[in-house]
Amino acid sequence: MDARTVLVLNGPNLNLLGEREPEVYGSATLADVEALCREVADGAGLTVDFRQSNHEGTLVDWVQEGRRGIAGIVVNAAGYTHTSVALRDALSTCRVPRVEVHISDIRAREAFRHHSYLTDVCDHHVIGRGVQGYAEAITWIAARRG
Ligand code: CA2
Repeated sequence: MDARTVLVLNGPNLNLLGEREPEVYGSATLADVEALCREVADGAGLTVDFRQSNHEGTLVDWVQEGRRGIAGIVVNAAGYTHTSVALRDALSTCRVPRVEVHISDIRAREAFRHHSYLTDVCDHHVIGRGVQGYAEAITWIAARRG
């Protein structure tokens, strides 16, 4: 990773995107999301390091890897959004722009999804815009670089 890298992190079960619950998450697969991110980043002169894990500690390790010296971090922590103080603490140590993304509108869903531990340690939020939200997040990071 270098100063032009956007680290895109995806949390648990997002590897199943496109396989179930299309009414909530749409029909795009995570591979489609990765291709979209690469296309948008490429157009902005950036590169994407796209990762997914079902494990909280792995996500924490990856946030730490990207905490300085890259263009920014885009994070859809999935279920850990609503539970993980560890991920919040890792993001709070970052010196790079952080964007929280959710495909669905977590504010309009079950009450347990309304709170995010990550919101106030991220610099920007794209919520409920479908997978296009990832593109918006990368565009925001690119614009912020100037
Ligand atoms: O809307 C989002 O992007 C979420 O982060 C997705 C998480 C959910 O726990 C958050 O509240 C909101 C769930 C990701 C699981 O992805 C699935 C994909 C296909 C089928 C079922 C789940």
